[in-house]
Amino acid sequence: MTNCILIGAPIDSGQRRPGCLMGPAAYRVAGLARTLESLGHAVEDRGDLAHGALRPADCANPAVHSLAETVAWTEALAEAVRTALPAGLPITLGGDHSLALGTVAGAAEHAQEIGRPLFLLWLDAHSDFHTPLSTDSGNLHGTPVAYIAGRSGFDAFPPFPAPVPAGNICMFGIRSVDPAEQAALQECDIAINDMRVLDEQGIVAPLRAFLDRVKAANGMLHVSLDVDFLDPAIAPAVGTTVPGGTTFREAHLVMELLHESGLVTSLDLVELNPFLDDRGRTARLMVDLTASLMGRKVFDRPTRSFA
Ligand code: 6HN
Ligand code: MN
Ligand code: MN
Ligand code: MN
Repeated sequence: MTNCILIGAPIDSGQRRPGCLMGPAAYRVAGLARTLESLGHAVEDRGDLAHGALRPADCANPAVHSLAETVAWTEALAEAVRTALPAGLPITLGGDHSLALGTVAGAAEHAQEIGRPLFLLWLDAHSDFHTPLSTDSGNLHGTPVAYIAGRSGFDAFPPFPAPVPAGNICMFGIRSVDPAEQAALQECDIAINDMRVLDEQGIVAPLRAFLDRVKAANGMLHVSLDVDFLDPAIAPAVGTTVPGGTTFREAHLVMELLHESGLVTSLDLVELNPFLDDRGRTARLMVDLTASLMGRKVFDRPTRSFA
């Protein structure tokens, strides 16, 4: 039994298309809390977070927008996750992916306090490895991994508490990387399991290899799940669809392996735009994936019988 702590993050300052604000409400309507309770977990819904007062913030890149608001969200979310972690498993309901600037900062601070290394599993079509200086779109939802890895260019933000070593970061589902991100990723050891890797090797072997490393290091594991990790045919409710995403079974398999590992310590559900959904199917799929991550099975076979 896990104490699941729901944190609503109605943030949409990290991109330009309205609608992500409704994400937390859509997860509640889709039955996230009762689904987790039906699996035997305790659920504490802390409601929707608000950010504090905005301070002036500027950036040399004129494309960047909503910087002050995104900084204020980052501070509020870091505090919310840092204070939730000692009490259970924070599940942050987005909101666009800029929320991970804050959630992972909060997890990193907690990990540092208790002396454990933090690992990051990034499930996304995009690498989100821009800095505020390198982004062309100016959309800060394309930057969290760079902040988490300790890249420079984030002067307007609080210093990242304990940057996550590149070797502790692993991405799956990648199929859209901008040239500036490509160049920066070339210089570091982040494991990029792009769709080509999944086509050739399947999702299980590279994921087990990563989870084995987390386990060996007694690491904490933050999972950030972007709706566009999934193929748009099964998950249309996102502003940044990219064809060729993961299938229904691949996505559930990731979640089932994560459950079996017992390693996940915090989770983000991001980029859901309910205004773009087809009768709630994407919201329901995200709830079902969370259920798989928290132990839902169709058949209770002995653990690792496939290994
Ligand atoms: N996401 N690389 C593009 C940009 O605008 O920087 C897309 C970012 C997508 C962000 O996946 O959360
Ligand atoms: Mn993303
Ligand atoms: Mn994405
Ligand atoms: Mn870009």
